[in-house]
Amino acid sequence: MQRNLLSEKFFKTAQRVIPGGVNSPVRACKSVGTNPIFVESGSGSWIWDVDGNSYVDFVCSWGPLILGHCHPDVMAAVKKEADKGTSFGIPTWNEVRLAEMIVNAVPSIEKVRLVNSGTEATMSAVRLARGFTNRKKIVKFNGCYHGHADSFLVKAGSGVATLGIPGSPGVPEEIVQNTIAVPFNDKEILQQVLDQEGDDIACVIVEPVPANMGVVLPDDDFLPFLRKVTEERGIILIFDEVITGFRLGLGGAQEYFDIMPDLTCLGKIIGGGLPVGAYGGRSDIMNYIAPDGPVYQAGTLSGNPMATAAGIKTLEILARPGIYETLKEKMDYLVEELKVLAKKYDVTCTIQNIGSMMTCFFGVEGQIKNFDQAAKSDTDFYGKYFRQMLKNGVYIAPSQFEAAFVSMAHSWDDLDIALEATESSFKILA
Ligand code: KE4
Repeated sequence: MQRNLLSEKFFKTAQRVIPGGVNSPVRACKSVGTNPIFVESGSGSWIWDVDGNSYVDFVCSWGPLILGHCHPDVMAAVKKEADKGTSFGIPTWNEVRLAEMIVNAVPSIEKVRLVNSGTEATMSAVRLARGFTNRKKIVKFNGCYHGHADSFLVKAGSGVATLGIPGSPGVPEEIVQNTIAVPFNDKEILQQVLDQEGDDIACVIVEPVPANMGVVLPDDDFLPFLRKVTEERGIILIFDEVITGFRLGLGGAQEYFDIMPDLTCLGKIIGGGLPVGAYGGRSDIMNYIAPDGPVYQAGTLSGNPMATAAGIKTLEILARPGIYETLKEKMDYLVEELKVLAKKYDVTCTIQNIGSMMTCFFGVEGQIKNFDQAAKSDTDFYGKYFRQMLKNGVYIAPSQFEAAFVSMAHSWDDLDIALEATESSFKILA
């Protein structure tokens, strides 16, 4: 493995002109104790850095690249669209086609609005829920991440409901005083909050399978409970499926668990690697959005023809038979073999997975059901593991509290490369 001389040089320059040298904090690799590589290119399941080092990529751009890097059909679709123009700010057929595909695939979505990111999707869905219900308060779950809109940036409580503590400077208390944060998978605390505040709560927003505290699975009765108690009180249930949408299947988590939210937020995969977000759901709610309704939301590049071309082609390919079964088979193999290695080298960890996404929580045993439990992970060990894997040509998430993904491009050999890299890492670290 060559040294990352050019990456280091680029990072120094980047830090002079970009805050932290990155355009999204997690990319700075601070929590794993190293400087970031700079990528030159990707193909299939592999990426190359600017120093010519190659890596099997299990981040997949944080989820969008379920088909792998530079899928030929996706690239061809984008290039064909580019030859016709990059943006018009005038309706194009592509955005209607992508909207139709989403409506046809996602059970609860009757109408959908395309935006440019997951943050825009969740921010708009919450505004819509507040406008539709004429209520102010929102409920979110500790450890769930819905993008960086002010309403979501609240301090995570520890095992209790917390109200309105800004999670970042610049977020005024007046904004977050209407945000209630409760523990995931805790029906009692949620019930208490709804009993006390239910009439003032516009929506509950949840990652049906949280992946931003690492992958955490809902208790069997948790999502049905969530649906029941919100329906009883006229509270809008928002599924943030920016990660799980088209990841767990064409119908996402709501199809997987057979729970119908009122609104759904999407992103990542529906753009095939280009910037697309979306929010959609019941027509009676979506008709409240401008220009038909009074709730305002807009975007210069929303429904961009090149981005929607990438999304359309991606969803077309995902609709082919057997895709999700193959993705799951590959992730299940990786997880089972990782468990064997952890046992062989006596590495304490819990691995949680669903479909083609997983997280290995180091330093903890037993099921991780919420953020408090996830936070007990050994992030120092994770950092060492990350650095060893990088040396061994495997790129995993530069944070313990993220998911690893396999794509259709990951071969069985790629998975064995990751397992061999893990074994050599455990030999050193355990
Ligand atoms: P974006 O604004 O980053 O497109 O989406 C925000 C978002 C919303 N909802 C969920 C469930 C999400 O996971 C995200 C963004 N995911 C993170 C990684 N887990 C993006 C990586 C980053 O912030 O750089």
